Parts: sequence; structure tokens; C-alpha cells
Amino acid sequence: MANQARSSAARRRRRRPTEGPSNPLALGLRFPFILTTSAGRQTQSRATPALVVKRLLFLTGNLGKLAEAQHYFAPLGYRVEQFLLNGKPPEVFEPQADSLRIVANAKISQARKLLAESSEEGAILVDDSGLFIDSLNGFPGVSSASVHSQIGCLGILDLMEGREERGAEFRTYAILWDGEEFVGEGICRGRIIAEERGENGFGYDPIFIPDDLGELSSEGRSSEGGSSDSGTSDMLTSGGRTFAELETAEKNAFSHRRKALEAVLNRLR
Ligand code: ITT
Repeated sequence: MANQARSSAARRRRRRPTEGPSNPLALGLRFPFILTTSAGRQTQSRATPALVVKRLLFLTGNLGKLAEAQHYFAPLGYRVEQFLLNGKPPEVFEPQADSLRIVANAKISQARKLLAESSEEGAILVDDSGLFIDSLNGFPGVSSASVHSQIGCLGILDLMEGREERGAEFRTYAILWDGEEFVGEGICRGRIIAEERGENGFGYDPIFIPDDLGELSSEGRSSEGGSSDSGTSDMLTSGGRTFAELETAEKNAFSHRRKALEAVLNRLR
């Protein structure tokens, strides 16, 4: 008995160094996973955790979001795929609402229903995001998608013309479902510049510069972002570059979406 207790304590101790949100083994085996064999065949199994790749279906029509989630999750043992039905993203109804949470909840309800009706297997992910500009009382906020399609970044720059107060933040509300729901929120503070800059990213990325992170916090470190270092080892800065001038890895080091996804994974543990 004592030996048994000692050996299970030893097992617990051995596991501890690899626990944490960046370790897929610590995330539990809540949904079926896929083993890719050396022959490239895929089989469902519960053996050899080192080979585990979990499938995560992201219900989004936004390929920029998809790329960021893929980049974040890949080293953690997840394969993120766009949730498609008959090769197309399904129609999703987004209610008029005054919070990202309500919209994200509406998305996950639809995703769950669609998954149940389909032959797909895996966990599902949704996110609802927006840009909230201080001097515009949080506009465009929850209306970010429709505002972007109507007036674009240039329309926002027009609204900001002559304003000295340039502070703004991106927010993401993410929900992952794998039999139960796990929620995460992320915010990235920054400022709106006076012109569009950069070709990467999507949406409002060309007009937004993230604030420096004063210390290289665990969030900066865990993202493996490759973001610019200001010269001191504990500063994380975009060097005055907009999100659209950063590579995905660099944006993820700062971004609201990566923080929200990280919070989701912390709850999954
Ligand atoms: P879904 O299919 O996932 O709903 P969407 O693009 O409609 O995709 P949101 O409603 O969450 O997603 O996004 C609102 C708007 O904010 C939309 O125009 C996005 O392009 C923009 N946006 C969201 N995240 C962003 C980010 O990280 N950087 C720049 N713009 C972003």
C-alpha cells in the first residue's frame, strides 16, 4: 500500500514539470484524438500520448482568426481546422447584442447543433472579437464586423481625425466545447494610428499598434512570439509596428485572441 502510494506520488512528481497550459497531456483526454502513424494513417486511439494530435473545429468565416488559432494551438498538440459542412463554412446567425459574450454564446450553440447533426468529430471553438476605441465610447465594439464591412479602417481613421486621445483595445471572448464549455477572454491595449500600415493580418490590424508589455510576462514568454525585444531582456515591444506589420507569431505574443485561447486552455486543465 505504502509502496503503491509512493509510486503514484512519484508518478505525479514526474509529470509536474510538463504540466501547464502548454502541455497537451495536462489538458486531459476529454475528446477523441487522432494518432498519425508513420505511414500517415490516422486512427483513433488512447495510446502513446506523445503522438496525440487533437482535432479542434473552429467555427469561423475569418481565415485570419483561423491562422492565429492554428499557430497558437499547433505546438500544444491540437490540429485546428475550419468547421466546414459540405466544404463550406456554415451560415451562422449573429444576434444584435451589446456584448461579445452573448454573440459568442449564440455561435457556440449553433456550432454544437451543427456538430451534432454532422458526421464530424472533435472539439469546437468559436470566438467573438471587436475593437473598442476609448475616444469613441467603445465604438465600433460589438459592431466591429458590420462597421468594418461598411466603412473599413479608413472610415475609422476619418472618425479619429483630430483626436489626440488614441487609446483603444481589442477584445476576444472565446468558447471551446468538448463535452462541456470552457470560456476565455483576452484584451490587448494599444493605440490607433493616423494611417493604415502593413499587409499582414486582417480587419483593423493595419491601424492598431499594441502597447509594449512592460515586463516579459508569462503571457509573452509562453506565446513563443518572436516579437521584438527593446534591448532590455524584460520588455516586449512591437517597435512601433502595427499588428499588420507583424508576423502571426509576433502578433500572438500581444494579442487578445491568444490570451483568450490561453485562458480557455487554463480552464481545461
Ligand atoms: P467570425 O466568422 O468568426 O464571426 P468575423 O470576422 O465576423 O468572423 P468577429 O465578429 O469576431 O469575426 O470580428 C469583428 C470584426 O473585428 C471583424 O471585422 C474582424 O475582422 C475584426 N477583428 C476581429 N479580430 C481582429 C483582430 O485580431 N485584428 C483585427 N481585426 C479583428
